[in-house]
Amino acid sequence: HYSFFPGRPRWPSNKRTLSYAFAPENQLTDNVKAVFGRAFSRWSMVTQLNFTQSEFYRTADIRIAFASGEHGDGEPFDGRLGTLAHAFSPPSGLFHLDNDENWVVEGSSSLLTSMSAVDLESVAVHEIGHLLGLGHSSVEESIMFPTISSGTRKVELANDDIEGIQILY
Ligand code: TQI
Ligand code: ZN
Ligand code: ZN
Repeated sequence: HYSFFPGRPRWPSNKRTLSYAFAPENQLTDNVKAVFGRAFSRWSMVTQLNFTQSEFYRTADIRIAFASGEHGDGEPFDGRLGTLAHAFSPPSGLFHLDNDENWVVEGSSSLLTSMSAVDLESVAVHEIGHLLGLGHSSVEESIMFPTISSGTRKVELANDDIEGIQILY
């Protein structure tokens, strides 16, 4: 079953459109940015929320950055595998991904596969759930279930994810 963070934080109801921006120093390719666009759209399809990309990282509601090791929020990344990414509950909007992961982007021409490959879109859909206020779920099929098998792609919201987010928004 879905869960919420303590105190059930959520984005304010008068704020239907949330902006997101990428840390300029990451210089992400359009392919990578498109992965996040697809991940946001999965949540906007089942809520009245909209997500729009902004060029202004400092003022965006949701700020997406790839970083390695200690990166300024007291929750350092740990190199390959282990912690892959983290996102904070509303209204923080901080979404960090471990730059040391072997990120795999569907639709890129890379044929790279390995034991340590992590599907970027699967992690993005999960972390956006946290950014919107969902905690972990006990339903194994759900996006918000706290573990995923290596090399697995899980990007479709389960009924449990949809019920949870529709209670919140
Ligand atoms: N990062 C954890 C996560 O996002 C961070 C975390 C641990 C956390 N406990 C939490 C976040 C409690 C909010 C509330 O769950 S992770 C997965 C999954 C991670 C794990 O790097 O371990 C995904 C990130 F579910 F596959 F295991 C994304 Cl999809
Ligand atoms: Zn961080
Ligand atoms: Zn999680």
